[in-house]
Amino acid sequence: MSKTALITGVSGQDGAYLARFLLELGYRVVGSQRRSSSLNTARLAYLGIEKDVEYVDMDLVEITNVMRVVEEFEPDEIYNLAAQSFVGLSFEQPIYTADVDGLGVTRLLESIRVINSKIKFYQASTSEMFGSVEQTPQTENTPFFPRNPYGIAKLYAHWMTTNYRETHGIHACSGILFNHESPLRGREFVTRKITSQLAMVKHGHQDYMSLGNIDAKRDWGFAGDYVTGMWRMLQSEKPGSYVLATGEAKSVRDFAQVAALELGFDVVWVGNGVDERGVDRKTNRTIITIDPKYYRPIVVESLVGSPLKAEMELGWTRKVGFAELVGAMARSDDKQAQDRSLAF
Ligand code: NAP
Ligand code: G4F
Repeated sequence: MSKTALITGVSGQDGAYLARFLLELGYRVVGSQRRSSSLNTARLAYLGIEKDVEYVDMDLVEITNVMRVVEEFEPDEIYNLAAQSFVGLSFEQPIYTADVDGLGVTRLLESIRVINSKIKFYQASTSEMFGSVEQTPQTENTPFFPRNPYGIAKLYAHWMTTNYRETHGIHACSGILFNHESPLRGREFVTRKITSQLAMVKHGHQDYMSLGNIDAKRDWGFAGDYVTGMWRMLQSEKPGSYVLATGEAKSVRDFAQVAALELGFDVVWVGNGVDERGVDRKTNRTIITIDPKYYRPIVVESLVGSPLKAEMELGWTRKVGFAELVGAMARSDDKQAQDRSLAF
């Protein structure tokens, strides 16, 4: 008999890729969404699986709602991907972020404990928990030092996941995932912001784009590779915490340079600090400026993870490299800017 998976946050980037992966494996996939005026299925439609997923309304802030859904659909596995996932916004909405990203996870874990403690649970933890890093590369044993309300809420959820595993014997795993991107990434995140806005510049829909801290470094992988690791965690005999990462750090500046090249610009950087600009060598046009409004109140300068444990214990490997990832995102946004078809 096929297994049932409940994916919270199915409308997001990872939700879409995970739903496709599980459907290919023969799962019945139930996707929960918080209710807004309309169903947000654009990413699932892009992957051609919109009609293959069963949808249910579920908001992580409402415990009775969470319990009824878990009771009704009897999932074998729950993948908790729902979150207020934007670090920048967490400074403005710290309490909401704590409610959804922190307490929301306890609501799910309590539902599992009360309804059926055999349900396997995946928690979408994050490299933001390392924050002001105490060791490089970061591993499952690196001390945590989060530097924003998002990372702090996620750290609470990580420890609750660990605690329910140890206290109640629930097969609960915490995936400590470093940044992962794709053409389905939200446009407010820096990678997609760069590829979508530089494509708009290329097609004459805007003159230039603005960024914040371009020297920040992140470990960027492909979301499609990372969802397979989530599944592997729940299939392993022993539950635990696993880092998924590429092991390579690149700066926002590097990402912009490679994306620009893919879109036909040859960027040279001139000036310093807020006056720095990315100029297209061929036309001498400024296509990237710095705008301090995109600076964060406190910075996480550099994150880079070691995926060794996941590689050794789960047999997980990532397939897509940095240049290939940036190229795919830039080409997808080039096409969307050309057609002005902005689906998501
Ligand atoms: P995303 O695209 O922002 O998707 C987040 C999802 O959560 C959306 O479907 C959103 O629904 C849903 N959501 C937000 N608030 C909710 C609430 N109160 N109740 C129910 N659903 C709610 O994020 P993603 O990039 O796919 O990431 C998936 C998960 O992994 C998140 O938990 C994120 O924090 C974590 N993570 C991501 C990365 C990364 O680099 N992508 C790295 C580490 C960890 P709407 O469609 O209604 O907004
Ligand atoms: O793309 P970002 O907004 O992602 P961030 O903050 O690293 O968070 C993402 O990855 C986490 C995993 O480490 C996830 F848990 C989280 O849910 C999310 O998916 O910013 C990346 C870097 C930051 O240092 C930021 O300061 O880019 C820098 N940046 C520079 N200019 C900018 C901009 N970020 C954004 N969003 N917009 C800018 O204009």
